[in-house]
Amino acid sequence: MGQNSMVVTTEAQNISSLKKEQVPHAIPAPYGLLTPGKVEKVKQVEHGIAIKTTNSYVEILAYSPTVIRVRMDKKVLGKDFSYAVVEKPQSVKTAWEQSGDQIVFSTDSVEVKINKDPFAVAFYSKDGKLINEDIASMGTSWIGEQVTTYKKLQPEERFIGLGEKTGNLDRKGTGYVNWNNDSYGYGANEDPIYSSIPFYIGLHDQLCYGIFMDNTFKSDFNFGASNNRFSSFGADGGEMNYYFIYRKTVADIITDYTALTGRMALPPLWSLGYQQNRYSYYPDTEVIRIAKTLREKKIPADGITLDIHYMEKYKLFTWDKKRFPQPAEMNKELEAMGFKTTVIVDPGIKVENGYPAYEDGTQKDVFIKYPDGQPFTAEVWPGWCNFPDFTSEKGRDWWEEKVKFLANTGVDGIWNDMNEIASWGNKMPFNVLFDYDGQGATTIGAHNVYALQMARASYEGAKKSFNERPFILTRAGYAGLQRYTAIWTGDNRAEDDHMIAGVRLLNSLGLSGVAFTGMDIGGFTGNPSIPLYARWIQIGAFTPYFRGHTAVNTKSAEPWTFGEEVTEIARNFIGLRYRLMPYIYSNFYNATQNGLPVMRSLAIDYSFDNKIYDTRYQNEYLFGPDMLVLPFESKEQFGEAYFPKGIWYDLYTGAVQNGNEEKIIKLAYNKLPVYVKGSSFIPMQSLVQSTQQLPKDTLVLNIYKGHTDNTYSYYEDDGKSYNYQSGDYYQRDFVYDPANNRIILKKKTGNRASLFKNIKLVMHGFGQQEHFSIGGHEVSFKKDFVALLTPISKFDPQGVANPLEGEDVLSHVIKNSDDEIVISIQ
Ligand code: NBV
Repeated sequence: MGQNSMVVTTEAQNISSLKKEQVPHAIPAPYGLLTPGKVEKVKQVEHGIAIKTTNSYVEILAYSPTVIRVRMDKKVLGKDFSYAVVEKPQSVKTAWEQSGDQIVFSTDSVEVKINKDPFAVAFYSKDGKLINEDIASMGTSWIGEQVTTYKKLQPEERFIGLGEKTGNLDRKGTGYVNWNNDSYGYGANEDPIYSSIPFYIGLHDQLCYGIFMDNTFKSDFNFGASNNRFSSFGADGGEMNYYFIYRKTVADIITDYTALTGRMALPPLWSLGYQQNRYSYYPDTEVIRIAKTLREKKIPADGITLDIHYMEKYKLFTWDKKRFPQPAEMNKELEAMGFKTTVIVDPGIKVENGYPAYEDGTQKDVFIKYPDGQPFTAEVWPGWCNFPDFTSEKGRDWWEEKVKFLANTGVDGIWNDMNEIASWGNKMPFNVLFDYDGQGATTIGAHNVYALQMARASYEGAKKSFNERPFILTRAGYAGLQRYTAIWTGDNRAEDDHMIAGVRLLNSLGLSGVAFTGMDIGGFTGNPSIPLYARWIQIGAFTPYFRGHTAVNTKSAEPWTFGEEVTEIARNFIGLRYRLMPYIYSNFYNATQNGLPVMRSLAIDYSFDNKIYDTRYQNEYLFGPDMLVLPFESKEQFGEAYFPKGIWYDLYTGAVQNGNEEKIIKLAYNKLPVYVKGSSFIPMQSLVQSTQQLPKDTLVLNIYKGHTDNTYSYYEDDGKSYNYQSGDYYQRDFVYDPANNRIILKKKTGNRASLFKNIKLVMHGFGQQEHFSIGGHEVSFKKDFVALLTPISKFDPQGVANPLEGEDVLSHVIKNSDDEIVISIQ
């Protein structure tokens, strides 16, 4: 208990808003609705207090000064177990006191005021501001096994996040269900789709908070849909178990949430390059043809992904002997061309005597079963299948062993598909039993975590048997999935609104702790129009996981199949992504440290700017901390843009754009609008065709003039091994210090030497009137011209000529010393 202190006062403190509600204690029996009733007992427990009310058992626990956990059940609270939460409560200073009508439990940051009769919870800041409160008459209540907590809607309250959910950035007025679902060709507003992350952020009155309900049953979130009183969250079973996070900024809430549920492991560098996919490339000669064509056409790429046809009749852990007679050799050949191979795996193991995975799995008893002991059998690609119990250690160990098969044939990445579980009929029976790591659960409790546990087994298996850091991708998941895997948004459609809805899905995932996300570029179902593909590949270059994919019955959708102009556009933008790789890799590294996403909704940095929630502007996002991307449908010739506060520079021309401004901008088919924030650093490198190719030895450090303080954490390592964990990395902070007219490249940390012997300082927004000195010596920067895109050979559809566009800058090359480098501006 150490630091906990107990203070008992008799002085009544008042919870005015709770008192206003007239509350009936007992709801008449026929309704079958149970409310907690009133507080009967309270006692101190480790990290918090335990309360017994008329009808419930409660615990309020401090995990940190800013994270408070609320657990409630109709029965005595059970064993504490979570697939999502990896953090243990810290030892923090807490205090509690009670008066006649309330209990106050507090940390250094939050005050939890608990109304005694009826039991209801409200959260306040230490300076007395109401952050979030139960509707006292509803509180947390049960209808049968279903449990729901009702929170009073605050004036102008907004809600963001909730993971992979369609709809607007501000979710006010809508409701959602969490039940992982195979959603082939889903509608741009469909719900639920593949994954469940029951975590959202609420904002009102310059205050923000996060609520993570850690409950794996089917859950329901209502943000003021069909009612004007409350937001609510609840589940079909299990405890009410939520974490309340109070921080001053949305970014800090995400950092707290990812401390609780874990952060992404550093992915291999190659997985940040372009990945070429289709359902499916086969035989091996076709795979090699695709790889060669990418190289011949000078479209940079790092990965080829093999879909279900690589397997022998879709049977897991096999290669089709005719189509891929020598998979290890093929993978070596790809490797020699600078490509890594990712293969798909589905959870279904074909029921077939003589098939080793089936026989071995049956013998080791790893498949999920009905209560009568018969394995659950459902039909998927290979026919009737059994499914490993990934919620058991035995099941995961078995899978981890099987993954060696992929390692042995030179595979570098594992793509987990169909893990909702999807099967023909799309109706998993509720009475299937899962181990749930010794707790035991039926489908209704285990369904939403099955995919998370499959990704975990793939990740752990790959970590053990692959030589280098593995890349793992999943379709479905649950809170915490970022610890094991990247996620993509499944079977989207080749339609404009889907492309934009996809941007919002990725932004929402980012708000919900998942940094490594992607969508099928070009759309999975259907055939994109030429302008749609052109726009999508440009947007894709500014998303974390960048892969082109298309369904089995569609036209070819490689970048060169849309004509010469689009090939040039794709080459331009994929090339730009490769030149930005030092920036992108640093952003990924930073995400592993602070949990902030690589693709950021403007709600992270401009949370209380109402404009960013305007449906005209809600799709805008930052790629990394400093690049503002404006995604518009391909049909539009003009776009309505909003520039949040600060100063912005057109990425291609350097034209200055003031913040706090709405503007109609002219769109061009060959150029995605992207702007760079003032005071920022954008490290770039020379063009390479694959991340396996070494860039030239000069880092191009773009510095944008600004008026705000900024620190950017730059990072390098070998991009593939775990040696960075024992110090083999190169990290240095770049500091923009406008008050002292200085830019400082701080001393490096880590034992590694930089890949770059020189740094080319490229100054944007600075003029001839400015003089620079480095380390106290005046240096003359020379006039330079930067062109990020090469002009495409034809004219754009509007008939507007497309000359070489670029920016006049000042540049100067310095030696990359490991010591601090100070650039003063006079
Ligand atoms: O394995 C085939 C597809 C795959 O290409 C797609 O990306 C997944 O989302 N998979 C679904 C199976 C069903 C497709 C209809």
